[in-house]
Amino acid sequence: MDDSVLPPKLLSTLQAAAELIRGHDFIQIYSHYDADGITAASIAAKAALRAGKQFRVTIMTTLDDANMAVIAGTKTECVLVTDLGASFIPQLEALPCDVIVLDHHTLGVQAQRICYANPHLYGIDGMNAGCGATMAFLFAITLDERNWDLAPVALAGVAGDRQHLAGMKGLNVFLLEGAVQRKLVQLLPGSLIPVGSLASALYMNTDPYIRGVSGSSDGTAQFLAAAGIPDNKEAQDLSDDERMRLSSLIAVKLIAQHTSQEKLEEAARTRYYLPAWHTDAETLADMLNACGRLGLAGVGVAAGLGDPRCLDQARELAASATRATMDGVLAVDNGGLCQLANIQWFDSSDSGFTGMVAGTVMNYLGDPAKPTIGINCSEPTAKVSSRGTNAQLARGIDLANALKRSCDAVGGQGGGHRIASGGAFPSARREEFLTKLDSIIGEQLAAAAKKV
Ligand SMILES: [Mn+2]
Repeated sequence: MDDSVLPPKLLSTLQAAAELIRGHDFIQIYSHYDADGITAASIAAKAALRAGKQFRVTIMTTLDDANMAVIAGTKTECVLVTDLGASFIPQLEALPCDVIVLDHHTLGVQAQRICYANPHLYGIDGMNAGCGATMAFLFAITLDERNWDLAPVALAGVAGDRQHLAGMKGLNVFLLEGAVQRKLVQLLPGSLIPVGSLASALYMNTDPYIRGVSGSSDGTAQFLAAAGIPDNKEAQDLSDDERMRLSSLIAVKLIAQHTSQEKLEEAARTRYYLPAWHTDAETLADMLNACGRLGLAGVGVAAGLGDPRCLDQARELAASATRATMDGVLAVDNGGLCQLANIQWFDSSDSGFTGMVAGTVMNYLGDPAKPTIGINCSEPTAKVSSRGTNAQLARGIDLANALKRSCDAVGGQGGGHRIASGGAFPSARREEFLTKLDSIIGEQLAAAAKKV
């Protein structure tokens, strides 16, 4: 596919969707609670507003039967669903009103009556080449060219769904190229050196997590002194020499922590600076994610619409989430990681942010051969998160399957992706769960080894 041209089938669906919107005065928008869903809702709301429409945004943690009943029970003439809906197309088709669905999750069925756009319908991978915000953005510019200025918000959605990690693909290329042409985004070349004031950026950064530096003000000061760099320096003011020295020192530290080549390259990925937002797409996504996680998705949607007070609040929520994650990672680094035969695990009952901590531990601290498991037992029902690596998948590990089976075995439920999954089970059965999971991973490795 030529990434600079949109598929004709997608364009005709978006044009039909724009016509539907023009025919109504009030639009009921439903979206998902993560950064991608929040940005998709903000883009759709802004487009509706500019078209002279009133709207209401309702954010959901998931679309299930209960929430589908909420949608069916809400009287309205026009429903717009973003970053959700793919698995509920038949139910959405049955609604007695005009319906538009802009999703990117794996395709359930094709729609007959309603307007349904999804990258998977045009042979484009919705996992990495177009997210909910991308779809909402393409709809917005179809409705009105002026909406191109919403491209930075869409890029934050792409970053929120981590679709930018290995470079932009598919529909995201169309979005990025148009945004670059209009000077709505600046590409910052990849570097291991964090953006902003060096002392504070190194201190409060878990990606990459540099042992002895991240989360330690003394460690950060010593590290910068060893590199011969004044600690009040901004990353963008480094000389070529200083830049080279600092990034080499960071790389040496990370390699000593067994960070893989793949992860080093990912950590030094291109960043997308959004001049109108005075920050980059990933940071904006972190802010909106923090709102969603804390049940303040409305603040996130308003921030995505550009409300300055909500942006401030989102920034503070993200900062406290980063601090909590850092505390959790430091606790694991200070002897909190327990080794079993085939997995490594930590207790996150005190810190929370289990998934975020597990990701950092897997990439920068743990044994690279074993999946990392975090368990929060602070409530009667424990929450578990697991993270693996591509190298582990290649050796036969499948965390979606392993978490589903091990949670099932102790009266809980789990699932997700092969490389990252989660679940819940009764806290009292933690030891039993760990034994079961360890043996399932062992079986997966043995079965794959036999095949070779
Ligand atoms: Mn999404």
